[in-house]
Amino acid sequence: MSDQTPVIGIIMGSQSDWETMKNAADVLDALNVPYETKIVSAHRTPDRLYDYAKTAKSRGLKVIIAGAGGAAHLPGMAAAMTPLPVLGVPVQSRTLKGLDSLLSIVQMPGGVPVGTLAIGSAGAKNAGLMAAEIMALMDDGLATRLDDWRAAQTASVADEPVDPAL
Ligand code: RP5
Repeated sequence: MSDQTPVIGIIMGSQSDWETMKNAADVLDALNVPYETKIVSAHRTPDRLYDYAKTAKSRGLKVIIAGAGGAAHLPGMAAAMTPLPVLGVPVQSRTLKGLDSLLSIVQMPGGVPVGTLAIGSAGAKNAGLMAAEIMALMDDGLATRLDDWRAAQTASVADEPVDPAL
């Protein structure tokens, strides 16, 4: 993690979400975008959520990435208490495989948006990329790093499939 002042807040409902949410952190590391990570549960630590969301903008954050599973109220509650854009990541739950998380996060009533990504690690990775894309609107250096990241991804795709090693 960078020692620059964080501009992205990655929050999650539980330690158990970190394996998923680390994918957002990894891509921000790769793009040299400073971020912070916190466990903030809508259900277990509601006062911590209130304090986090209410102070996020004044502390210099620009985008919040919020991941949670099950009855996943964290992204919506955070969005209700901050003017910053909130990207929601549905964490794959054990019982319903994350469909519960997805529906909890995506179906916000009109007036309080949460930009909802895919279930699980792909969603977390894309949340990191989308947060970087938002920041790149105001940062030409980051825009260039994103272009390079995309070009490297394209270059890494083989023309033809190969048999996996036996
Ligand atoms: C949610 O409950 C968390 O976001 C997590 O995805 C889920 C399960 O949490 P643990 O019981 O593993 O702490 O609040």
